[in-house]
Amino acid sequence: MKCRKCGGRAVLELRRHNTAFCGPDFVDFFRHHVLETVRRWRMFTRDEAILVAVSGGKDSLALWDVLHEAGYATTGLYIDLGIFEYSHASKARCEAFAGERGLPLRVVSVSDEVGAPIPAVRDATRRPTCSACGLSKRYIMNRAALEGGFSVVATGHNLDDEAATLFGSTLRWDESALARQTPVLAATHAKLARRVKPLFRMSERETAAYAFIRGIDYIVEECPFARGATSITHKEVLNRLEDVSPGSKAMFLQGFLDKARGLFQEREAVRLLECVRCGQTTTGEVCAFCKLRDQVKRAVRPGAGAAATELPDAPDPAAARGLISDLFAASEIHAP
Ligand code: Q46
Ligand code: ZN
Repeated sequence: MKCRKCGGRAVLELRRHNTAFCGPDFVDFFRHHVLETVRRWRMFTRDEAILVAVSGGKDSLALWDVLHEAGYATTGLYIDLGIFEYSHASKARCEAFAGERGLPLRVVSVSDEVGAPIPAVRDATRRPTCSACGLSKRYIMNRAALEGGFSVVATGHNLDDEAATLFGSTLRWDESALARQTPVLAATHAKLARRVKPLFRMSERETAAYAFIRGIDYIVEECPFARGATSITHKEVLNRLEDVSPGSKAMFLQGFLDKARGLFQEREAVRLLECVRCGQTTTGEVCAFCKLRDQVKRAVRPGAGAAATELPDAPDPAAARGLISDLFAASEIHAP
């Protein structure tokens, strides 16, 4: 297999683009697509300072790498969820990445903000773990952006994430979720930062290959709470479709963005108010985050924390091996 650009030995075949690249040309291809997405969707300008939300995983670190290498002014934001060893290891990856490049990294702890780490929040509220976690992350991201003077927050959501979210929302015909599904969530209130997803056209396999070729040390293990999540089943279904018909995921997502999103958006105009407690945006009097914090405060005794809670089932070792080792095993990617 030859690189389409230089004719050298290709390390990665991209079936949906009907092409193959050597390592350096794949890196160029990847960067070009991400920066083209930023430009076409007007995600941010060269003058803006960008807060990049990083989890220590391949997507967010690959995104930070692309933006930094392209000369954007970036600062990382790591939200410490307090999820056992997973959080220790993922934080260490973000600190190492930032340290090696001399980039600023802000760390905010959910324990400090909500009153307990995520596993204890789950026990205190009996709310699905990922729902409490997602709410906390969105709130902390927005507040960190406002307090730090950033008008935009970039996240590492890739094509597989976005297609799976769209698939789930469509199965439920969740109109508000469909209205919010966009690579650029505009700041519709003075207390909101713009949220953008520059990797939304790059597949998970492509971001894994980019991170690998660039030598980025990222955490391969998934969050232990991701196991059994419906979104993973949705991803598997879409992967089967993609196998049979390369390009299906991109067609599904892009078709929605081009033809259907506007229809849902028109019907979803909500009036945003400011939370009487914290000043962040809400549609009611008190925002969902302040309510969550109250619930946690009532339930968590001082001194109780993650140690008092149980780990979810240990991740399936085969699943935890991660995508890059699967790519290796399938001889799909070779060291450049
Ligand atoms: S939401 Fe759920 Fe993630 Fe939070 S608890 Fe883990 S899997 S980290 S993207
Ligand atoms: Zn509030």
